[in-house]
Formats: sequence, C-alpha cells, structure tokens
Amino acid sequence: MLDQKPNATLATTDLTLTSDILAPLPDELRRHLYFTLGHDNSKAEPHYFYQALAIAVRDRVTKHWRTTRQRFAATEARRVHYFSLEFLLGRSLNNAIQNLGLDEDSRRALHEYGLKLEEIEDAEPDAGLGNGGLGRLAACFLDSCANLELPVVGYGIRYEFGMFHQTIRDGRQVEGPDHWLRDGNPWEIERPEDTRTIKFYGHTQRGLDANGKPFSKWVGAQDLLAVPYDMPIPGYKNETVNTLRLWKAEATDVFNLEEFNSGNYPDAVVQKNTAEQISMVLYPNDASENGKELRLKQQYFLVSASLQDVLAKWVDQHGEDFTRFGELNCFQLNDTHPASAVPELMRLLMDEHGLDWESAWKITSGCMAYTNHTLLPEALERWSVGLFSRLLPRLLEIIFEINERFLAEVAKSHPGDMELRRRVSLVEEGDHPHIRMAYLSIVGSFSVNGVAALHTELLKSGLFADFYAMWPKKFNNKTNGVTQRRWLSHCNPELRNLLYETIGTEWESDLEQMKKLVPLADDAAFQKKWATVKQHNKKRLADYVFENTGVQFNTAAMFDVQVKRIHEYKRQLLNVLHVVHLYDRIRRGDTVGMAPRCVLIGGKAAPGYHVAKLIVKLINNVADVVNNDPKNKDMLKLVFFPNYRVSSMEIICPGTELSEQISTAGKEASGTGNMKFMMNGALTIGTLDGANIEIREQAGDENFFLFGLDASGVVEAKKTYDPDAIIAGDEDIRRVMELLESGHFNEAEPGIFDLLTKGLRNPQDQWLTIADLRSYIDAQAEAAKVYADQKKWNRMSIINSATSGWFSSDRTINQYADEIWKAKPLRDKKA
Ligand code: T68
Repeated sequence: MLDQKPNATLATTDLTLTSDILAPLPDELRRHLYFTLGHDNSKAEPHYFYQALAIAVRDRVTKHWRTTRQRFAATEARRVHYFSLEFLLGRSLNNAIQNLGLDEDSRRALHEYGLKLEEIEDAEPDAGLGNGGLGRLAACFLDSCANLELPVVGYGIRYEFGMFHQTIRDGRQVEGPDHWLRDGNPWEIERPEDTRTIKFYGHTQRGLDANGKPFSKWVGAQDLLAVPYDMPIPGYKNETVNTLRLWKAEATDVFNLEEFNSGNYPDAVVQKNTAEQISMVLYPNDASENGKELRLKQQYFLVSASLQDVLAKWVDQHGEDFTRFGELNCFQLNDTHPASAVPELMRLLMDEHGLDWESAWKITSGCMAYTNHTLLPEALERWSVGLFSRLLPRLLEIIFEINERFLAEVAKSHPGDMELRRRVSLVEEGDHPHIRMAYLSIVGSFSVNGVAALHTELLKSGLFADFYAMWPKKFNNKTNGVTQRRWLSHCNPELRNLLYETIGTEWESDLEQMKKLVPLADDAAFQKKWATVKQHNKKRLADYVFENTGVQFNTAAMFDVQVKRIHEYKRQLLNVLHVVHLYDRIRRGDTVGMAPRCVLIGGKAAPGYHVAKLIVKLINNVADVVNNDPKNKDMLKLVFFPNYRVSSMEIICPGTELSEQISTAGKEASGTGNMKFMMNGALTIGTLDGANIEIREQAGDENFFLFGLDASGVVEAKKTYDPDAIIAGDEDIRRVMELLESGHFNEAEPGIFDLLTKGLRNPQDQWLTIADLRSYIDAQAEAAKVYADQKKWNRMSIINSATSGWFSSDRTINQYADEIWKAKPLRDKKA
C-alpha cells in the first residue's frame, strides 16, 4: 500500500472547497435556472427544470467523483476495464438523486415552483446506447461495481444516435432517429486532454531493426481522433463515483486547408463528416452480425482508443516497465464486439512500446477475459479477411501469427488431427476466408464465461467443445443479475416503502435479505398490503398504456406481459397463438375457468429483420380485432406497446403479474427481464431456458408455471417434427390456425401473414412453436386457475420476490471480482 497521507490531505482540502461552493439544493436549482440556462420563472418548460436540477445534482456527484479518482490513484490494486459496444443506461437523474440521498431536497426545491419530481424526471431522454439485454447488463454491472466500490471503468462509444425510436403506423413498425443529445447532456464531461489518435487503412512494412531483428510497421494509415466524454456512475450512498468513458470520433483537422485553398469549400469539410460517422449511430441488430465496414471501424475505434488510454496512464505512473501490467489490469470483453482488443494490445505493446512477441503475448492473454452472450450461430461474428486487411492491415498480420502459433501447439498436442486444426483455426477457410472472432477471444483470454448455468454448459458441450477439451479451466459461468436499486427500489416506490417497514433497508445493498419475507407469505395482513401495492402499480401501468395506445386496461384483470426484442427464438408468436386461442374460446362462449386478462407485448424489431417486423404487424392486427369484438366483454385485451425502452420497463415491470419467458429451450442465453419481473412479484410462465431454470430453482417448482420441451428435448423433437400432424390432432390448435389462415385478422390485406403461418407448419421450423403450444395453453390455464385464488397467487408472488436475491447484479459482480478479475473493493478509510 502506498502512503496515502499527501492525497488524503489534498482530498480534504478539496472537499471543504467544493462543499463551501455548493449552496443548498433549492438555491442551486434557482441559480442554474437563471444563470446557466437563462430562465427565471415557473413558466419555463419542464425540460429547463430538468436541466437545472440535473446540473445541480451533478455538481454534488462531481465532489465524490473527484475523491474516488484520487482514492483509486493512491492504491496499487488491479484495475478492471469493461469494454462494451453498448451501455443501455436509461435515465440518470433519478439514479443520482437516489444514490446520493437527495430525494427530499429535490422535491423541496421543485415544490417552490409547484412542480413534482416525477414530471421533471420525465423530461430526460433515455440514454439508449444499446439494443437490449447485453447493453442493459453492462449498465447494471457498472451500478454494482460502484456500489461495491470496485475500481472498474466502463469504456464505450458516445453514439450521437442511440437505439431508434419506434412508432407504429397501420400496425407496422416505423423507425425514427433517436437524437438523444439534441438538448445537451448534463451527465457528461468532455476530456479533450485525453484525446487519442486512431489509425485505419494503409499497409504494413517489414524490415530489420538495429539488432537485426525483424519488425513490421503500420504505415500510410489515415488518422482520426477519439475524444473522451466521461459519465459519472454513482455508487449507492457510499461516496463512490466510478466512470464510464465514451469516445466520440472527430477528424484530425476539422478543415482541410488544401482543399479550401483550391477553392473547394464543401470538400474541405467532408473529412470531418467521414470521421464523425464512426460514432454517429448504434447498430440496431441485437442478434445477427451484419459484416458492415462501419461496424468493424466502430469496434476497433473503441478498442484502440481505450487501450491507448490505459497504456498512457500506465506509462505516466510506471514508465516503460510493463512487468506488472498484466497483474494490475484486466479487460472484460462484453461479447466478441471488442475482440480486436487482443491483437490491438499485442500491436501497442510490440510496435509502440518495443516488447517482444513472447512478453506481449504473456501480458495480453493474461489480462483479457471474454463473456459470451449467445448460442445463435447467426450472431457469431466473423469478419472477412479482405475487409480486415484493407482496414486494419497490421492487426490482421498479428491475428495470423496468433493463429499460426496456436495451431502449432494444437499440432503438438494432437499430432495428425488435421480435422481438429481446421475446426479450431481462427481463420475459416474458403473462397472468402473469415476471422472467427469468438475463437480469437477464447485463444486470447484467460477466462471465458457464459451468462447462465445452462448456457455455460451448452457452450462447453457444443459451440466451444474443442476449446473446452483443451482448456477446461478457462471456462466458467457467471449467471447474470440486475441492480435492485433501479429495478426494485427506484421503479417500485410503494413496494420499497412496504419493504422498508417490513424488513428494513439492507436489501438495497444485499438482496438476500429479501428472504425475510418468506415467513410472511401466508400472513393475511401482509398479503393485503402486498396486493394493494400491486393494485396501485397496475393502475399506474394501465394509465401509461392508455396514454401510449388509447387502449383501456381493466385493473381487475390479470396483467400478462412480454417485453423484449422481437425475435423468432423469443416466440412472441407463441404468445399471440395463445391470445387467439382465448379469443376463439370467448367467441364460442366457452369462458369457464378463464381469468380476465390484459396482455401487453412490446419490443423493437431489427429494421432489416422482415419476419420480426411481420410479427409486430400480426400482434397489432390481432389486438385490433380482439379489442373491438362485441362478444369480448372485458375478458381479453391485447396491446402492442410502442417504443419499449428502459424507462418504460420502469413502469411496466412493477405492474406485471405474469411474466412471459417463453423462448425455445437452449436459445436464450440468460434473459434479465425475467429477473426484474421476479423481484417485483410477478410469476413466471416459462420454458427450461437460460436463467429461467435458476429462477425456478430459487422460487421452487410450485411457484413457477413450467411448460414445453427442454434443451435436449428440442434437439430430439427436431428429428421427427411434424407440425401439421400436431395441428390436425388438437382441436384447439386447429381452430387457432384456422382463424389465422382464413384471414380473420387481415381481411383488408389478404395473405400478408402467410409467411408466418407457413413457418409454423414447416417441419424445419427451428423454434418448434407448434410443438410447445399445447403445453403452453395448459400452463396458461393453470395460471388462470391460480389467479382465481388470490390468496394462493399472492403467496406465490411474495415467494418469488423473497427468493430473488440470487439475481442481484451485486452477486454477479462479486463473482466476477473474486473469480475472474481478482479485484478488491477499495474501501474509503474515512479519517
Ligand atoms: C442478450 N444478448 C441475450 N445481444 O440474448 C440474453 N447482439 O439472453 C442475455 O440475458 C443478455 O444478452 C445479457 O447476457 C444481447 O442482448 C445483443 O444485444 C447484441 C447486440 C449486438 C450484436 C449482437
């Protein structure tokens, strides 16, 4: 441990300084409204109040941000750098208010203007810098790292346009731009002094150095700049504020003087635009790679800027001695998107810092760790060798050498096994050879993890079996989690208060404390309070649904919700088939045992994913018919919720009673929405897939509505799958298909859903929707039966919340820190 004295003194002086400058929050709000923003009366739009309050709160965050940096700088602990192309943060104001304990002050400050905190918070645009689970996981992880006081920095891209804005026109998804930075972002601070230069294109040049050793140099490249913007990540009431560093791309010269002097003004500015394209927009594909040059540029841009950042700080502190670099740094790669970190760190260590291959490899492969998030083959990244050699010629050279050395090792350990060498090669041979980014990540890392127990087992036995056989110790599981600060405490204030009065406040930092609710599951008085909270949250959700869709939900009905990206494997179609089945029963007057239901489906489809977009259209068409059928007297409602995002989940999840987690077994790596619903007391209807399995283990089999084939059942069933036979043999299913195929839901547009119905009947249908439908309908009927017995339902609901402790991202991050990162929390020794 270094001597902390000089820094401690500095920190104290600074603290006094900043707390002297900051006036009480109401005064700060007024000051920012007047001086910073130029408004001084209560008629200013909520947006200005949001800005003023955000700046006032941010100033208070800044104080701890500075002391956290100093604290980290003063110790020699292992640093973790979390590399991710996505951070789906959502809103920041409430998070900061909550974590700094400024709720009352903020309310008081706004009260003077007759305003409510909730209205003001609504003016903040979501930071939608991610597609779905993977990006939101990164955001939950940062929250937990700050809560646990771990020295972790997030590195990402400051996309000018985040996840697209979804509207529904004639039942179809229409994409619009998400210009979230238009009104400025009070949560970021530009740090131009840490700008880095990034290279693209050019070629390599080989030669011999003064000692006769061969070297290769990257020459003739085009340069552009990476400018960092830092966002504060406040820990929960612990005076720790970590950093998320997001890079913006800029041209080296905003203005090309040569072009200008030759009279070509427009071309002189073009360079700026080409450079800035790199951080312009988030790719909206959540589960398929698309091979676009700009995407590879984004990946390398993030990786190179971040690694240079870490190395520059290292050199500042340690000079050119890298002996302990591997021991004191760890890079966690969020999927393969930042996988070029492996060859890039090699390049920087060798070409910029003079290390030899062996030393550079020892460091690199000792400090990279890779998380896999998918088993879907279409999502596995492969980059064409041609593109790589044009864009990143020196990196390709390094990848080839990594591969050569790796295959030589394989040849030694498995002499004569050419087939194995072909299978594990980082280069997929063929007319158009490709680099396999997952294999590059495995070979270049000391740790490879999946995100739920089943997922990790499937990686080991399937996708990565050859590598598992070679390096069994590299592979480990880290079941995902979510932060209870946002996904329970913040989004469900009534439940939070009930928990405060019942089990205290410790659960906010230790979710296992929820277990204390178990003995209360059958307590009539507690059940009543529990049910009242849920009822209020359902009312809030019903109002929200009405505002956004014009459809009125009956709060006495069961709220049945599926929100997530639209994808065939997630089987929103299965959900629709069940709704059609209920509708069919209502039309036939067969409503015995049926619970009134309001079904909500929401999520975005990748703009180029035709089938997913057609599913959105089907949901909307079915909703239209069902909601307007005179026979359906409030027994059944269906809505498609538009523009589903982090801030809508904050209202949707507390009001949900039944959580739909119905993917084809073996396809959903983990799921994290399932965990948020569980915490908030929803019951899950689900398959044995991803983290559902662990949810059922924690809650107990009797508190989970299970249906469908398991992962091995899916593999088996595919061999003899005959959906036509199943349809013909089951009267309910036959009627559902009949309604769909007769054009009942698309009278004005005949045939538009044929692709979907034909897909369902296709024996090659990968998602086995028809195979699971009977079992799903039965499990839904069971859920309806239990719902009629509210005492039983409430008991199950309480048990679900009470046993959700395992799904806190604090638990997940503790496991990453102990088992992968070997990182320790830096406790503030308050003098
Ligand atoms: C999700 N993956 C998994 N990918 O589907 C989900 N992909 O089961 C898991 O819970 C979650 O990751 C967290 O581990 C994604 O969300 C993407 O968003 C994505 C984005 C770009 C390219 C590929």
